[in-house]
Amino acid sequence: MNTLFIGQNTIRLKSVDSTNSYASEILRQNAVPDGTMVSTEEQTMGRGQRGNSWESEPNCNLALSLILYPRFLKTDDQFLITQFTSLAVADLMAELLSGSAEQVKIKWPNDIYVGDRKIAGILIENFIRDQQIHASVIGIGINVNQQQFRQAPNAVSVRMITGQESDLRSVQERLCEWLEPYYLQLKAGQLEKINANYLEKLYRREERHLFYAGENSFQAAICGVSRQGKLQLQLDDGSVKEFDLKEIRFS
Ligand code: BT5
Repeated sequence: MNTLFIGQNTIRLKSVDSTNSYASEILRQNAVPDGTMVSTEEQTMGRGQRGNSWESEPNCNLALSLILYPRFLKTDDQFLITQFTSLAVADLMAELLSGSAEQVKIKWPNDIYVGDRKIAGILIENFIRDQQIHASVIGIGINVNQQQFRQAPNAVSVRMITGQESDLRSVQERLCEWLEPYYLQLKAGQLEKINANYLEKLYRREERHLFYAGENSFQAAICGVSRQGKLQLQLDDGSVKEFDLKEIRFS
């Protein structure tokens, strides 16, 4: 694998409740090298955002967590971790789905979509100490060879699109090879470049669609994302409003 540090230390598990929980636990207990990856064949209690669950059939998909120490980042800039990870996963998907590469989009904040279906999800858990980012656990689930989803009707996998089975080990290595240059961009302070690239790949950007906020529904167009990662929507009266994940739903 062609990386300097991402995935060079990989812990491969047969079965675990959640690779993010496992990674957080080893971080608490030991000194873990930067770029350590925890992957598993079976994940019994995969987690999504805010108590959601993540479905993954054993030996079919990637379920892994990457441990990084982005201590150079201000806590205010945490959203850049979401951004660089989403870009790497989106590029990997475009590579695997070369025929439908232009349909691969990042659905704010960090789902990877092909057309209107979700092919990968990301769960980032940052450890803050003394108002600094101490460590980041980046959980990534990618639907590779699974052909049917029980709990997630909107899910799609690489195999469902291409009809071909992929070698999980190679996909995992390519993921590391996509992640590392984006992380190095972040480390080099190329924040604007990352942000611009993220906005360019954003699902439904600058298209008028229906959104739900609490009891209300309204038409709006995504016009940007704030530094804190809030979604910026332009309403029909021309005003721009910001929403966080809890406040807004896509139609
Ligand atoms: C996510 O949450 O999309 C983050 C998923 C992160 C999973 C990885 S796997 C390795 C690591 N260890 C963990 O425990 N987690 C991470 P969220 O945006 O909340 O989306 C979750 C929702 O997506 C669920 O409520 C379902 O509706 C749907 N879903 C569940 N499994 C799915 C799948 N395999 N493909 C597509 N959608 C799915």
